[in-house]
Amino acid sequence: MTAIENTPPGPLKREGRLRCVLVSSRLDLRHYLGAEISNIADQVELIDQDEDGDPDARLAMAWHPADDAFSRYPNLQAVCSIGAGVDNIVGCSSLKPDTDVVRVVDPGQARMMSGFVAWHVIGHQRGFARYRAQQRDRVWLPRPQRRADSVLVGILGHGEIGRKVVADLTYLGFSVTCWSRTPKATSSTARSYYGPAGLAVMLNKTEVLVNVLPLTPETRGILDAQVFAKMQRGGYLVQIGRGEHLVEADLLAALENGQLAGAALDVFATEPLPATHPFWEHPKITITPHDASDVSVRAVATTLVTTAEAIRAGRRPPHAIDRTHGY
Ligand code: NDP
Ligand code: OXD
Repeated sequence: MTAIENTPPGPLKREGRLRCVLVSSRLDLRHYLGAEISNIADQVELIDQDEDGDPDARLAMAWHPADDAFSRYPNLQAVCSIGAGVDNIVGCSSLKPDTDVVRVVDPGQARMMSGFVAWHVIGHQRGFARYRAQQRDRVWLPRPQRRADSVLVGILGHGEIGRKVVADLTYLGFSVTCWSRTPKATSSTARSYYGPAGLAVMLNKTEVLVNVLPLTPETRGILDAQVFAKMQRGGYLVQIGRGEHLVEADLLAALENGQLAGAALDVFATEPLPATHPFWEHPKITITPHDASDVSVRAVATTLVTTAEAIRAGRRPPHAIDRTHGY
């Protein structure tokens, strides 16, 4: 029995509730929402996807929907993601072009992402891999120290998460540049580049490249041999966007020939990463299991509620993505 069924209906508050279909091929979304269900029960009635569908459903919450998942819900006005990324939803062929897709914006998640990036950037700057090896061999050998401002970190993506990464790395004293699709004002501390031409210029000086782009047709495969070749030799990759951004063979070659000194990978084209994948045992690769940061379930529940309110009021939901650009 779910919390929503346990809660006695408050007729006045509940009469305008929107039905929200839970659509996922990977997760039990009702279980995922857990205790938050009682906080949203006045606004939305959760229903499970089924064979019959529901022509009246106007709202859905989705994560990795099956390709035909939306065909049984022809009147959806909005589909909410349970993450910042929406690529697994916009890529679904049964999603109508005019359905709003809503992402989660969670400042707490951006902070966690930024901490994750700082961990790896500092790890590269201070040579933590060498100290780990020294400890294993019981070697006491202080190393020359590099100042943060001697490390140029380029951030791909200057959105909700990229902005926080830029601000925090700047605060830590790193030299920071960032790249986006559209022009941004260059601040006194972080130089901003945009578009393909801007990327080439930015990479020229980049030692650590952090990818926090959304996955779109334009960004798929962006982390390739050409990009690595433009970076400073002995550079480092922090990959927290989506696995499909990376051309895996090009990364392995860049690590092999020394163009890159190492890579921290959090996201992969196939997740979970297959046990036989060469990344697992690579001495220059650090792997985390798509764990850089999760959104809070509270932020997901709030997104559902604000989206339901917007649908009822005939407005576009806050944080609806631009379907033309796919993010
Ligand atoms: P936003 O949509 O807020 O920002 C996206 C940024 O990428 C914007 O600056 C945008 O440019 C830029 N961008 C998009 N397309 C291009 C392009 N073709 N060329 C150059 N720049 C481009 O996204 P978030 O910052 O919230 O999140 C980014 C991604 O991070 C998510 O989509 C997800 O894939 C990933 N992520 C991974 C997590 C993990 O645990 N590993 C957790 C959370 C998110 P502009 O500003 O001009 O629009
Ligand atoms: C997200 C993610 O998109 O967890 O939020 O990857």
